[in-house]
Amino acid sequence: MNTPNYENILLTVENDIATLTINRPKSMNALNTATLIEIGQAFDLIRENQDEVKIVVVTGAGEKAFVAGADISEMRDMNSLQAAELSKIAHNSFSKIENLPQLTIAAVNGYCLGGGCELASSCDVRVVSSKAKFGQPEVGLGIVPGFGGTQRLTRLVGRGKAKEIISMATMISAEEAHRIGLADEIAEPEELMNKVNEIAAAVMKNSPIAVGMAKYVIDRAADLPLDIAIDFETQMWAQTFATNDQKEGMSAFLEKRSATFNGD
Ligand code: CO8
Repeated sequence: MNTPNYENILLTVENDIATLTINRPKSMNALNTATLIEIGQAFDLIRENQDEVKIVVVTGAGEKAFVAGADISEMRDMNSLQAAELSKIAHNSFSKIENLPQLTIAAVNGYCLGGGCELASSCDVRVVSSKAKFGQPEVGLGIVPGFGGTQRLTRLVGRGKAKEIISMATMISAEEAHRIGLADEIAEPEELMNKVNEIAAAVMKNSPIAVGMAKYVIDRAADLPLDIAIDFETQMWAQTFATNDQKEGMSAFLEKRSATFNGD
C-alpha cells in the first residue's frame, strides 16, 4: 500500500499494522480542519487495503500529547455555520474510524482532551500510558463537545459520569479513566507500544472476517432492544458459516494445528 505524504499526520504500515500518528507536536497535536480531513482520507485508504492492514493504531507525535483537542486558534473567530461545518468534517472522519471493518486501537500517549478524547472514543480499544490525562474541557471554553463527546463518552462511561466529566471540565488520570471504562488497558509510558503490539498480535491470529463481524454486531446492536439485538447476532453468526475462515478455524482445531486464515 502506497502511503501519501500528509501534512499533519503520518501513516505507516508494518507487519499488517497501520499506525496513524497525529503529527502537530508543537500545538499538542491539536486537530485543525486540515488534520481532520487527512484523518478521513487515511481511513478511506486503509479501508481500501484490507488485505494489507489488519489492525490500525492511532497515536500522537511527541512525548506530551495524544491530542489536546480541536485547534482553539482556528475555532476562536468561527461563526455558528463554520462551527457546524467543522463538526461535520470531524463526524465524517470519526465515523470512518468507527465503521472500519478492521479493529482500531488508540495508543494514548499523553494529554487526551476535548477532540482528542473524542478521537480516542471513536476507536475500538483504548490503551493508555499511565501518564495520560483525559478530559472534555469544552464548557470552560464556552462550547459543548462537538466531535461526538456527548454521545460516545456517554456510551462508554454512562450518563452520570459523562455529565460529571463534561461539566467539571477538569482532567482525570489514566487510573481513573481505566476505573470508569474510558481506558481499556494501562501501561507504563515505555511499555505502551509493547502493550498495543501484544493486543494486535493476539487479534491478528484470528479470522479477520470474524473480528470485523464481531465489531459490527457489537456496535450496530448496542442500542437495540435485547431480543432484536440477539436476533441480529444470530444472523451474523450464521453468516460466518458461509466463510472459508469458519471451515479453516474449526478444521484446525480438530486437526490439532494452528489455523491459517485468509479472510475469505
Ligand atoms: N488548540 C490549539 N493550540 C493548542 C491546543 C489546542 N487545543 N492545545 C495546546 N495548544 C498549543 C498551545 O497554545 C501552545 O502553543 P504555543 O507554544 O504557540 O504557545 C502549545 O500547544 C503548547 O501548549 P502549552 O504551552 O499550553 O503546554 P502545557 O504543557 O503548559 O499544557 C495542555 C498542555 C494542558 C494540554 C494545554 O495546552 C491545554 O490546556 N490545551 C488546551 C486543551 C483544551 O482546552 N482542549 C479542548 C479544545 S476544544 C475541543 O477540543 C472541542 C472539540 C469539539 C469542537 C467542535 C467545534 C465545532
